[in-house]
Amino acid sequence: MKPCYVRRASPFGRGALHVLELLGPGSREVLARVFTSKHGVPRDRACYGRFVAASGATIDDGMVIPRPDESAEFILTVHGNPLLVAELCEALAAAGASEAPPITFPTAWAFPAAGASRIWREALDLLPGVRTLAAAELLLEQGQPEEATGLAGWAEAAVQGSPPPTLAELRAIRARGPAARGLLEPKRVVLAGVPNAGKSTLFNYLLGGERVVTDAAAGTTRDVIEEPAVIGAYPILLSDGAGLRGAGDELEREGVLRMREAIARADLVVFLEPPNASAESRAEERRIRDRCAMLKVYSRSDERRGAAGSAAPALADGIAVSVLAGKGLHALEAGILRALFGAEDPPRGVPAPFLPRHEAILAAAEAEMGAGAPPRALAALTEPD
Ligand SMILES: Nc1nc2c(ncn2[C@@H]2O[C@H](COP(=O)(O)OP(=O)(O)OP(=O)(O)O)[C@@H](O)[C@H]2O)c(=O)[nH]1
Ligand SMILES: [Mg+2]
Repeated sequence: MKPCYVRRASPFGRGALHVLELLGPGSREVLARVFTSKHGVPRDRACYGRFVAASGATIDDGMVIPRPDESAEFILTVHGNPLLVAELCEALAAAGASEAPPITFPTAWAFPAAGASRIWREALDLLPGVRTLAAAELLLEQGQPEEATGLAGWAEAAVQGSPPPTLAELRAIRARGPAARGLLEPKRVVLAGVPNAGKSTLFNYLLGGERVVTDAAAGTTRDVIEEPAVIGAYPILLSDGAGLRGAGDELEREGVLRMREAIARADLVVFLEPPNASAESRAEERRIRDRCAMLKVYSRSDERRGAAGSAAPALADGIAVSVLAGKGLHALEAGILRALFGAEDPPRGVPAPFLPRHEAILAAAEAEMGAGAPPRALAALTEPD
């Protein structure tokens, strides 16, 4: 039999997919024993199919890409579960492939060594936990000592006096703290309103799937349900719960109690007012507005009619939203981000403190400059690891 080699081409670590390469003139023959698809072993285009063990049992589904370039005969992409990858390698070995040494990846590739600076270390430590690309970009930009647009690089230059920082600059950098931290620590946003305001429908929309039951019957949702969501570039902890009202059975009253607790913990309450809002809805809104950061939404706006029965009334103090008609949803997401962080877009290309430690140092530097002294405190942002 002609030789065939299998080589692991994904770096170590967790990943949704794993890539294997088949090399050598025996590759097609080996693959024919392991891969089944409508088109057999593909010749000129990528093909989806199943990988099977010598026993005939399915190992996984995946793709086979023939001759992607000069380096291999076939590329196999399978799911990243290491047990599946090991099983597939066994099946390939049983079919006649020998294992080639895995590709090695440079670990310090394009990154300064951890240990170069404390901010860089802080950024690298936070990196595995991020939930959005913007959060990863923030950490890489802010932490890189060479990057003058990030906090670490800016502090290096500021401490050397090239150029010396101004008070206005310090204040502007500090003001970006909440947005930078918001990328790393999700804020709690609660959808509130009377029963049937459309909370659960909006909750499902913002999560991008049918997570909770919605119904025309008032009092459908009882428990508080909290789910991680992403709005714009920001991770958010989003909660839905019981409609706020005094009436209802014991179970519903318990639900309302839990909802009030969730509201008390929220960073922002999105209050939904349905068309023809009751006095109870207005009273609940006042109560929340007095105690919490609140954004008002006129929900189910497709059902609204003005006095003449035609145009919808002007809604200056809130955002008109209809999930079913797909109206006002972008404005709502932008409104939530502005209410939480003062801006829709995360800091990019400018220094921003992403930890309370950085904010405390900047506050101290600002106090020094306010008193007419040089901002010596900034040196703490240039500490080595
Ligand atoms: N026309 C229209 N109907 C909507 C819209 N959003 C929700 N609804 C309907 O309003 C009803 C109540 O919606 P839900 O999302 O269950 O309301 P809720 O606020 O979660 O209600 P409770 O769980 O009972 O407090 C359902 O029949 C939804 O289909 C909308 O934008 N337009
Ligand atoms: Mg509901």
